Formats: sequence, structure tokens, C-alpha cells
Amino acid sequence: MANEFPQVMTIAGSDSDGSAGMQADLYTFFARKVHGAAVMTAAVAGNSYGIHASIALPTDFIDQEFADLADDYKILAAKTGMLADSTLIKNVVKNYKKYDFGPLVVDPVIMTKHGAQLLEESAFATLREELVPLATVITPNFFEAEKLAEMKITSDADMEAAARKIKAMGAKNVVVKGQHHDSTQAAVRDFVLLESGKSFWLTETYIDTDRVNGTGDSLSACITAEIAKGVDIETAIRTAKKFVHVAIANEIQVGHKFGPINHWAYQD
Ligand code: PXL
Repeated sequence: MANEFPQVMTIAGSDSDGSAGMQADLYTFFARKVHGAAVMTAAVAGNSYGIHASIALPTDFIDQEFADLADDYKILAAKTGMLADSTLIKNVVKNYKKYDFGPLVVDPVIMTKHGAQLLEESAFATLREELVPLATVITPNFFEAEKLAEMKITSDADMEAAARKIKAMGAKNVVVKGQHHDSTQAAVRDFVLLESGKSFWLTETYIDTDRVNGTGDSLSACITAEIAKGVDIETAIRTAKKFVHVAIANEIQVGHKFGPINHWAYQD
């Protein structure tokens, strides 16, 4: 039977309020018209006020999730999200190498915007040494770029230097997402360094809202979806930046505090 409809996979944690993690990835895949499969690695209990409990799934269960998808589905691109600890990263790397799931987008999830730690500090070296080299695209935010590159970022030049360091670790294309902590800032600027060496800044106006949960998940998920449809990496990154910007700009009234973005808002 034909199995040709574009299919992608997220390898991520479930977020019970649907704003981030696996749920945000699946919403994004749906909005970008690809079928999304989900290898669940961990789960958090939380809501728009924060995360209140977290568990990692057993690695033999995760092995079976990978095996079942490899046996049947034709996954054309995959992404990672929350991987919790070193054991889980190693397990995901083992499974990703065992099968053919296409190019990998790594969202090196370390901490939520509101300070909940989603990756143990002791796993940073495993992330750097084992997962980063597999990345066709890696999408660290400002804080994750500091941790990966082991440097402070206080200027545009630092952001560019961090991107180069992360590329030197083996990631082919690097998107370092800019800061958005200051409600008076005019713009949010991300730095992109492509495999060819070409680099550029992506700029969108800053929107002063608390409903920005899941932006990083959705950006990396959108890049994954576009790659699966055969779009080139630069266009995939540019589309993803727009997708997330429009999703933030068209706020939905969900939750009392740090709510989800609007995955319906962007239309090509
Ligand atoms: O947005 C990062 C993220 C990733 N994965 C899970 C999360 C979050 C943020 O809340 O809960 C499961």
C-alpha cells in the first residue's frame, strides 16, 4: 500500500496543558500539513502557571516506540525535544542511528522560559558530544546556546561566535534564538548560520505578551515539517520564524498566566 504522504516524528516529552513539548509539535505538524508521529520520552504535569512534576519513560518502552514507527511509517524528518537526562539522550541517539528517519532537527531543550529544568546538568556533555553532531539543524535559545558553547552571550558578536562553536561540534545548520525578556525591546533577532557558511539575522517585531509557551518547540517542529515536504533548509527556517511570529501575534485566551501560542494563525 502506498505510504507517500509526508510523515515526520517528534521525540519529545508530553506537556499536560498542551502548550509545549510533544503537543506543540503535533499541532505544528498538523498546521503544516504533514502527519506527525510522536516518540514520547518523558512527561510533565503542569499548566500555564508552571511545571509541577516530571517523569522519564523507560528506555525499553522508547525502543519499542522507535521500532514500531520504523517497521511501518516512512518518516522523512525527525526532531528532538525534552530528553530529560543522559540515559535518555544515549537511548535516542542509539535508536536514531539504528533506523532511517531522515534529517534530524535538534531543539536542545534545557529549561523552560520560567526556569523549570527539563534536562539534568550532568547530561550537557552527552548532549554536546552525542546528539549535537547528528543535527541537520539545531535551534538553541539564547540560554541553551550559552550552555552548549560554554560562553556568556552579551552581544551580536557573541551570538555569532556561539553559533560557530556549535557548528564546530558537528551541527550542520545553527539557529540561535535571540532574547525576548525586555518588554521595551523593539525586535526579537535570531542568528542563522547555514552549512554553506552563509549567515544572516532573522528579525521580527517584539510582541509584549505572556502567551509564548511552546515557541521553541513549534519553531523546530515547523522546520522539520518543511524539510519533510522537500523545502530547502533556509526557506524552512524562514517559514518557521514567520509561523511562530504570527502564532504569537494572534493570541488565544487560554490559561491565566503563560499560555500557548495560536497554531491556527499562520496561513501560506
Ligand atoms: O518548551 C520547552 C518544553 C519542551 N518539552 C516539554 C515542555 C516544555 C516547556 O514547558 O513542557 C515537555
